[in-house]
Amino acid sequence: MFLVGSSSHTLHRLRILPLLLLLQTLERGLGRASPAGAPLEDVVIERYHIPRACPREVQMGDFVRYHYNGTFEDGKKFDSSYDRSTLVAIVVGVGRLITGMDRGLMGMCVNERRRLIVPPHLGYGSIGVAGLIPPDATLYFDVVLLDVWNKADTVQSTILLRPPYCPRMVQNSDFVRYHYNGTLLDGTAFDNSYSRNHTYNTYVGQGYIIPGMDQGLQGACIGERRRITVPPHLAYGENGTGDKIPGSAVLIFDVHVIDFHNPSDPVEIKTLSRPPENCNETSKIGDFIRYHYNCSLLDGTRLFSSHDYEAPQEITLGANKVIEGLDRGLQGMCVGERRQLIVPPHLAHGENGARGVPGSAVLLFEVELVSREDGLPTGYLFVWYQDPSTSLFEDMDLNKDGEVPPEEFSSFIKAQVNEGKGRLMPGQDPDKTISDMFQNQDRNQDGKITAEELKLKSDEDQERVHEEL
Ligand SMILES: [Ca+2]
Ligand SMILES: [Ca+2]
Repeated sequence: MFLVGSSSHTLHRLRILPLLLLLQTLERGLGRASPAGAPLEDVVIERYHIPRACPREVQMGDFVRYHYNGTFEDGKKFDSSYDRSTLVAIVVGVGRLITGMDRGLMGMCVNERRRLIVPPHLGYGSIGVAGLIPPDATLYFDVVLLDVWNKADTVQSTILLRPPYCPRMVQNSDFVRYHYNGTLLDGTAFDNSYSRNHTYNTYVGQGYIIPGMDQGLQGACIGERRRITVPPHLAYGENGTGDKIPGSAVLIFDVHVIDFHNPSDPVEIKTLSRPPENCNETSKIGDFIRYHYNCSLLDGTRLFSSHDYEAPQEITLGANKVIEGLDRGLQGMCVGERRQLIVPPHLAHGENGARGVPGSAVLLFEVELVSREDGLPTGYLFVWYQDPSTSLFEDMDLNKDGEVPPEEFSSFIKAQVNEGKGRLMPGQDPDKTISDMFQNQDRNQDGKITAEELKLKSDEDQERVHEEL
């Protein structure tokens, strides 16, 4: 008849065992399996299912949620929470339940199943309940516990996996991207981010999320997995929310932190290696540079790489050609230097992300500066190192016919470059640049430049300044 769970807790076991012996004796002697002839002094607890994990047992003053079936000795049902499809949600051990139930729930684990035999004096006594429970009735309850917490509970954070490298932990006002799996204490799933295939993104400690999560995410590392157990007064309270989170429910969030940053974060720059010789000049705004890069998310997801292409990436620094964080991180580098850059989203692709980049994602770059050239001032295609010749047109007009066609112009400019007298805008095919220069000078677009048409840009700019004045 009665079974005592193998891992039954000693207090109950000690109390139950003598009773069991007594009952077995009665059974043999009287030939029936009923305690009716022997008035019970205390509630009999039969723990017929004890879950393997029991991080917490019910104590006096705890708030519990449970289902039960109530029957008489003959098996006739007198009450059931299942019939009402509502769990009992109540504080236990403080006299709000019949004493037999108050005592019988003590020490219970979530998902444990118990049978309680409650003698009349711990139930409804010699009066009973009119129309429901006769006088002096022994009551049998089959109970399953689904939730337990206490109003003194705080948020519990248990680290399940912490990455070995954790240079920084989540603190107030950080913006965190994480995945989570949400369950009730009894294991019922209520929500998760994985099914949406999208991280949950939020500021922490600012009241955007339930207080329990605001607290529970503090101190987490990037890549960390932690279990955050939130009592209802720090979650959705007595009313719950939606159809998945009942009132007064403890919530468990198994969280995987993908990345986090703070809106005040700059680009984080770490030099990985530098060429052994000193470099006199480092990259600066306006420079034309070539660089290699690998770009990934902080969880290691690879996004882009210049090594997928034949040549390194080329940009003019400060020209808005790449995300701001990368532009900043590429400044001040020696040729040959390698750096790691951690770029927060406000200096990358922002809240919306970009193709292949999730919104609000922190990016990790490894960059190597391959080459660096001084750039030209904005709008210039060619600059002289010194003052140009005073007889510029005559020098260009190689056959002295008073006209400079594209061929003469191109030969002349290339000769200046070769002789080290000037240089063309870097990062563009020289022939294209020279062709653009020719178009600029051939004011009437007749395919040749005359002495009247030829003007230096610096002179032009001067004239324009005068006009404005
Ligand atoms: Ca000519
Ligand atoms: Ca012309």
